[in-house]
Amino acid sequence: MLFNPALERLPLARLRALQNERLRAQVAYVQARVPFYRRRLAAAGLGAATFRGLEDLPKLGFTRKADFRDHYPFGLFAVPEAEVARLHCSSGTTGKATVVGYTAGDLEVFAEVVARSLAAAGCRPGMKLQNAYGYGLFTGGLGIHYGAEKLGLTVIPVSGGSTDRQLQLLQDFRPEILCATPSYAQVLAEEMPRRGLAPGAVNLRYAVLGAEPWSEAVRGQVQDGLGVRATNIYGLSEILGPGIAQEDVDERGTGSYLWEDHFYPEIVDRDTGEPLPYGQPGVLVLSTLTKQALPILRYWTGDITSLSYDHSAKRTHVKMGPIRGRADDMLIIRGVNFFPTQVEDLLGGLPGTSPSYQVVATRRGPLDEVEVRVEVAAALLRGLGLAALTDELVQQHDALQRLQGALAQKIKDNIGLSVRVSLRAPGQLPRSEGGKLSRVQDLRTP
Ligand code: ADP
Ligand code: K
Repeated sequence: MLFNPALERLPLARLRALQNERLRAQVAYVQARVPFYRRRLAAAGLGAATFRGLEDLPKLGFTRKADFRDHYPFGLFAVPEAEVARLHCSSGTTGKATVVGYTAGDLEVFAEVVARSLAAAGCRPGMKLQNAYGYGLFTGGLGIHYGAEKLGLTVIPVSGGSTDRQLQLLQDFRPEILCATPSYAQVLAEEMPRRGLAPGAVNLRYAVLGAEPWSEAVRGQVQDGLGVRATNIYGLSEILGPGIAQEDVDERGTGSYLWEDHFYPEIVDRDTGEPLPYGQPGVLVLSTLTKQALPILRYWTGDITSLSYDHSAKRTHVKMGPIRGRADDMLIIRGVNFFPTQVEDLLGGLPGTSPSYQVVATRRGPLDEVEVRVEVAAALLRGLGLAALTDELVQQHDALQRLQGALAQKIKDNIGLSVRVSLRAPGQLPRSEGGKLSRVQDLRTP
C-alpha cells in the first residue's frame, strides 16, 4: 500500500521540477527570514533572483551541527516564536547543541512522511502499533506517534525501556507492529525465549527499526525472534526526525526510499566536500524543501551512505543504502547520539579529574556499553599516597569512589547515558604521538 501514490510515484522528471520549484522558494524564504542564510547566500554571490535551482545548490557551504550550537536556541528559526507549534532537541546532546522547531504546517508534513513510511513498512489502517521509541524531547516517539495516527493505526505509546511491560502489552494488546531501535528489538527478541514465549505468543507482523546503524544479521535475529518482517526507518532532528527515508517491506535489503519531494539529498566526498555521483559512498547532505520553522540548506549529516535509483521499484524516489558509519566522531549508543567531547566538557567542571580521557564502546549481547576512562588529577592521587591506580585501589578509597560515582551521574544527567567510569593514574591513558589523538575506541561491529 502506498499512502500517497500520486507523490510517491511521481515520474522522475516531474519530481525534479517540483524539487527545483520548491528549492527556489525555500532559498527566497531563508534569504528574507534567516540572517545566517542571508549571509551564506551573499557569500556565494547568490540570491533569490539569481538562484536557478538544484544546479546552484553545491555553491552553498554546508550547514553543520556547530551552526545550530552557535545560534542556540532559536537563531536559525525562520518564524516568530509564537508560530512555533513544538520544540524538540536532538538526542544525546547536552540540550545546548541542537534545538529544532516546527510550525503546525511542519508537523503536518512530519506526520505525512511518517505515515508514508509506516505504510511502506507494511502497516495498514486498523492495525495496532506499539511505539517503543522514547517520548519526550527526542523526535522519535512523538514523530512516529502522529504519523501512525495519520495512517489510521491504533498507537500504544509505551516509550522506550521497561521490557516487562513491553512484553506484557505485546501479549495482551496484540499489536501487529513494533517501532523500536534495532538494539532494543534484539533485546525483546532474546527475552521472549528466556521467558518461555514462542514467537506465536505475540501477534507482531512488522518491526520498524531506526535511530542507529544495524546490519542484515540483526535483521535476521529480530525477524526470527519476533516473527516479523523488519524494515529500516531513517531520520535526524535537524532536518525533521524519523521518516526521512524508509525501506519497503517487499524490497528489504535494496535501500530505503528517501522522500525527495520534501528533502533533497546529495552525497559528497567526506574529505573534499565535492558532490559524488549516484552509487558512490560518501557523506549524506540534506536540504529541506518545504520546512517553515527551521528550513535547512545542505546539512552535513555525517552519515556515510550512497544513493541510487531502482527503476523496478514501487516508487520513483531515490533509495539510500544502509548507513555504513559516520564521518565525525559521534557515536550512537543505544540510539542516543553521543559526542565524546561532551565528556571533556563535563570533566572541566569536576575537581579531581584531569582532561585526559578515553571512551571505549563495546557490545555485550545486543546492547552497547560505554566505558569512560579518566585520569585522576595528580594532586588528588598524591594526597592519597598512591602512584598507580587499579580498580581494586579505587574500591578502597572513598574519595575515588565518590569521584567515579559523581562523573557517572554527571554523564547520566547531561547526556542521558549510563556508562561505566574507570579512574586511571596520570599518564596511564594514551597520548598523541604528534598527530590527532583519537580518544574514542569503537570496538563494536555492527
Ligand atoms: P533520530 O531520532 O533519528 O535518532 P537524531 O537526530 O537523534 O534522530 O539522530 C540522528 C542520527 O541517528 C542520524 O544522523 C544517524 O547517524 C542516526 N540514525 C538515525 N536513523 C538511522 C538508521 N536507520 N540507520 C543508521 N543510523 C541512523
Ligand atoms: K540517533
